[in-house]
Amino acid sequence: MSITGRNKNAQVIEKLMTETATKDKKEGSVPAVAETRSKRLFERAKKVMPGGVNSPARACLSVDAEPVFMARADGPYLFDVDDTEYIDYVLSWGPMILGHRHPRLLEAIELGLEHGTSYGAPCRAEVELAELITELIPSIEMVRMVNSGTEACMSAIRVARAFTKRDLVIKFDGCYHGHADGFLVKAGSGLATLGIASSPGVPEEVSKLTISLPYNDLDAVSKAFQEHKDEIAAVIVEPIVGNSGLLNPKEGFLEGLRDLCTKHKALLIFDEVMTGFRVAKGGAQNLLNVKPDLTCLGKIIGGGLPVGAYGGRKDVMEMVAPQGSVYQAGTLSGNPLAMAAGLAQLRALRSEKIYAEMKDMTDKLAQGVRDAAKEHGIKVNVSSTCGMITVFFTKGEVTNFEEAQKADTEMFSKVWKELLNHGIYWPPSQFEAAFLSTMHTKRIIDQTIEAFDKVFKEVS
Ligand code: HOZ
Repeated sequence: MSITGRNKNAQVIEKLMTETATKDKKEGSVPAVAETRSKRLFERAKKVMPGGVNSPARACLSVDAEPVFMARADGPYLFDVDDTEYIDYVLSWGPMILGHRHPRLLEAIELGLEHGTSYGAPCRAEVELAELITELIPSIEMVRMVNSGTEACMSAIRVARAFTKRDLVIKFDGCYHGHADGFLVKAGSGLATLGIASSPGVPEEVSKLTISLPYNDLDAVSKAFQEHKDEIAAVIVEPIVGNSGLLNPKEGFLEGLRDLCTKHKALLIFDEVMTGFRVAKGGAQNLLNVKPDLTCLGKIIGGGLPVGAYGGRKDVMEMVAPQGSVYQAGTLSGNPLAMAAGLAQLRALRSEKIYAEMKDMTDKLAQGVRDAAKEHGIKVNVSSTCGMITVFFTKGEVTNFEEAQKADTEMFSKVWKELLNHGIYWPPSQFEAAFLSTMHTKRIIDQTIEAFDKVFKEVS
């Protein structure tokens, strides 16, 4: 981005910060230390937004804290409205893999803005992004852009049901595939965080079409296929789970799902909203060498702008309207601005060799946290993969949601609050994964391990 562009940005941010400060002043005196701008914003937010937030996971309820309102971000850092700096391990829940305000993204967005933000008509960038996705994830032969991971997953299920002419869907306890009705059965992420087993408002008739089974339990899947012969349309799974905290698949689990789906003529759907382009260039399917029939992608392919996509086998995707009759649509789908940002991010990921380094940094952080915990007698099980990590406060094995739920969430809550005081913005739930970016350099990781060490000493 040009220097003038950057200055312009800084001016806009400055203006926004001043407006917030002016508003604070109008409401009374300048906030005292305990009554921060963030706290004031939260008070205002609660009056006009349910729970004061636009998505439950960020509300910090399970860590017995109030949400922190952010004002800006840069590289590995977030800055709140009180101008406190944090090392960011939420990274917009994954997509900011190149860190915040990466120059290639800023440049693409700035250029995109000059061409307009939405046409409701086809554009070049969506074709180029689709070509790039199909190149980098070979199981995706055709793709449909949508606006979120939720949309991607619910649309993938619709097309799977149409293709197989069956209604039942198998998912796994603690996996989260967005908030469409059928997925809100024993789901992870915000539901696990708030202890909501299933959501009111979802008709029982709809829930009955979802079979939720323990992750990593192939026998349970096999039994379900026997019990519901010729009724199962699809198995949808986060190949590496991020929404129960990070869970890695046991050897043979994903291969077993592939075999069972092929044998019973059901579709295998990988929800790679978190893992796509993160754990490896071609996602978890590339890392673990298992080919799904359909894949769901999320915000990472929009560089953090609201984008999702679903795609896969050509014979399945050809059923989507207008080529086929499975209806799914969206005015903002494939909008030029989000496509430009996504293209810039995926092009950077294609050309830069980031994954080996990111895996090293994740391993270093995981080991550092384990060592610090051992030093201060804190029980942890640290689970990780390239660019994703969870510190479970348990000594036990964590291979599924039931085991994850045995973690000491009170200890998590104490540690989370202290980490925040030490400048670390960690996901505010035991049941969410933390994310790294290319900006999380050795220095940042060392700083984080040091913070964990201090915090463990304080809470032990
Ligand atoms: N469902 C997201 C994480 N799994 C969190 C969404 C948010 O609160 O921003």
